[in-house]
Amino acid sequence: MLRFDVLATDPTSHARRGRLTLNHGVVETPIFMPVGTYGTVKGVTPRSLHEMGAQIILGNTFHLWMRPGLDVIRAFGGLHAFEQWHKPILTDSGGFQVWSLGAMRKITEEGVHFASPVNGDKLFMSPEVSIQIQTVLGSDIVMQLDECTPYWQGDKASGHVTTEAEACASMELSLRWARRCKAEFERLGNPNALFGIVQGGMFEHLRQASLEALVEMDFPGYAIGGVSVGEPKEEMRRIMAHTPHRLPAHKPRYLMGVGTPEDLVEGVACGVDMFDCVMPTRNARNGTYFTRYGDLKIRNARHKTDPRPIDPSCTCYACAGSSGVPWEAGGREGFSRAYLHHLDRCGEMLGPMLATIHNLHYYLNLMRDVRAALEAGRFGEFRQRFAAERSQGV
Ligand code: PRF
Ligand code: ZN
Repeated sequence: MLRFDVLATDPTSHARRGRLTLNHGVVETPIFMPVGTYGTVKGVTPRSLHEMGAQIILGNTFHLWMRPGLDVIRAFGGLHAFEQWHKPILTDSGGFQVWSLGAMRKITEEGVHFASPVNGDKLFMSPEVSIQIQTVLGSDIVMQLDECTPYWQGDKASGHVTTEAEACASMELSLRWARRCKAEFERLGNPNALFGIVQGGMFEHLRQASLEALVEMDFPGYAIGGVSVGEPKEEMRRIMAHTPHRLPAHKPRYLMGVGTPEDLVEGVACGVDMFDCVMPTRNARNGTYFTRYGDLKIRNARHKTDPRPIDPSCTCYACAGSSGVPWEAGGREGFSRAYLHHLDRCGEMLGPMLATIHNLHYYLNLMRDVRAALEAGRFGEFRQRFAAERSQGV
């Protein structure tokens, strides 16, 4: 099931405050969804995710199909029980992951043929197979199998930017797969919600054609795919400004695989309700901390003796310790930059763990602030202050 209520709208942009009700619980939007590819958000426990206010996390059909395989997950009654996360889960269909295999795969009308990156077995993922897998996983939100149209055909070195004809053919294939996914989802009597994915490359009229055809098929929610696939930032922002607000107002909109904190706030202004990105978790593992005043690289020697926490205004466990009282409010728990720098230099695993806690807290809290601003009718102001603070520097 899926129910979506728009609770407030912003008069200065396409932003809205919403509430998504799914089989495993309620999700307040706009929302950021931490990425848990292999059935784990890398480096953090489900309890910790719960404590930092995560409402829904991602999983990946493709990876979970490879390992541990469907028989194991089926025996546990689904992904929620297996990974011990009892709130909503969204699973990506495998479209993007298969695409990332590059030369290892062959895409046909029927589906995707590829060699397993784990053991080399010949495998086949069709729209029907993707839906069958996601039905066993028991995801609250199931994504259609799509072909994620790249910005560069081959690689960047090829110099071949996807042409209009290529983007059109790819988009139309995704539409045919959307129809097959919907038919399989209904045939299986899946009780959750299936989202269609808008494609069309960097061409606005193809995006329009894609969204119209998907809306005609009547999905309970829609995603915008094929952005953040190697294109220049201005192109990403152009598509982000084009598509979301053209989708039905009473259905949730999900921008796949985006992005920086700035992209999230601007995405909300464009009418996006849901985001996911590996950035807070991946960058945590290479020592980058996101903060309200900009990004901080803990490896930098200037942090070697600095007693301050990463962000004196942050209430996360890394910055404020168990008390949760931030430094700027007089709290004196929390880990110093000097200590986090030391962990990084020694390659200690607590470093990435604390960075992941802080970064996810930052992303989740940013969305909490966005929701509060929308409720208070102050999103326009919020957006300006956010941009000014982020460029200030830590
Ligand atoms: N399709 C799917 N998953 C995705 C994408 C897509 O286009 C993207 C693009 N940024 C990220 N994840 N199925
Ligand atoms: Zn913090």
